[in-house]
Amino acid sequence: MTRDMNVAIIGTKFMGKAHSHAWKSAPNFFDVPIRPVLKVACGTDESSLKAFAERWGWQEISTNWQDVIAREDIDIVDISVPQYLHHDIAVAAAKAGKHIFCEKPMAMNLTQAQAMLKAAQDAGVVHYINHNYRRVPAVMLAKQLIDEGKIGRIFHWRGCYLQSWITDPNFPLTWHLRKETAGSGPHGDLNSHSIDLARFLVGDIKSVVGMTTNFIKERSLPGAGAATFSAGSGGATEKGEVTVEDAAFMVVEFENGALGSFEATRFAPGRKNYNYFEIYGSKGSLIFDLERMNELQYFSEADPNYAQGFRTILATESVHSYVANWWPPGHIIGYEHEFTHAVVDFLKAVDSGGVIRPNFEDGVAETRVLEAGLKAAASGQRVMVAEL
Ligand code: SOE
Repeated sequence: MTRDMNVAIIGTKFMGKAHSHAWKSAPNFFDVPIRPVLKVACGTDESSLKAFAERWGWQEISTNWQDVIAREDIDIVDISVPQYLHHDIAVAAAKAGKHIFCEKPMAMNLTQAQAMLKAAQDAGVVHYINHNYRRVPAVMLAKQLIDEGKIGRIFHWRGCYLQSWITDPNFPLTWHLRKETAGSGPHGDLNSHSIDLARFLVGDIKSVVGMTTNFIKERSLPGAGAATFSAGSGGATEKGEVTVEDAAFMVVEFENGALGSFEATRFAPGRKNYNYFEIYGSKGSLIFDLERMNELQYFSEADPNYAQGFRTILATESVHSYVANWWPPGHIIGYEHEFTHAVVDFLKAVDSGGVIRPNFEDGVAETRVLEAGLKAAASGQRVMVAEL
């Protein structure tokens, strides 16, 4: 018997759009034990909020997240605002007994992340950090092959997440480029995704060395409503300081002895959303490229020596995770689909009183690695993750 639960979303920009699509599509394509009701959309600007609610079918709007969380009729809080707001909203939502679906990166620092985890655990609510890429069918296939021992002992992780949306010096000083609102730049924004995938596929990280840099140190202040992911108006003449890194690289040792590398930058022209990894093991290797997200490249030492090579598997068969609920083989899926997969698994966890991963425990572990990376970059020294 499917029961209804009321969802409140806080944040109505890019992630608000992706999450709204997921809340709406989940019951259309999957048998979910809970039917999410799009109850309240919470934002700052009433006119755009009304348009957002009408487009996506949110029943009500609010410009006060505290009021929304205080409502008895709200069961689930979806946090889709910038990370500087995650801690306060998540702790309040947990204390109000709401289940929490929170965007990444989890928090501005480890202290905040630990407080969020404690609040959620104390309240006994379901808590999830939206590292959506775990739920790409081709990534789930990589996990399956690793768990089946198909690539054996893992030697290396090579991950990079390359974008190019601020290469233009006219891109304005948006919230993403200020420490007080973003915490960090591509390190928290993009390495967080790569660290989660590495933890999911390879294991926990033991130590880190790192480097960060800036290529453009000041930018024009944004005009009213400056676009977030396209070159800015460039109209404003007043400039402000970029106070987060433009690129962050790490080299790490995993607890299981594997060595890995992470590259995160927003200065890689030609790379739009190039979340990419290679994993090399004693029996085989795997390569995933988000810009070709339905494919997984697999090399197996078990193949006869005259027929060895990376093969490209199209992970669109009904045997691949989640695919049977979408389309016939080869009809591929896109960026938005794994958000739906996360909502489906979140609703199942809420219904069963179970756990969805990655959750706030994973978020704390990931934040510890992120902070180790920044500490290593600042000190020029290798940092043991457990020391944080
Ligand atoms: C911008 O870098 C961004 O929107 C990230 O914040 C998202 O997490 C990623 O999925 C796409 O790029």
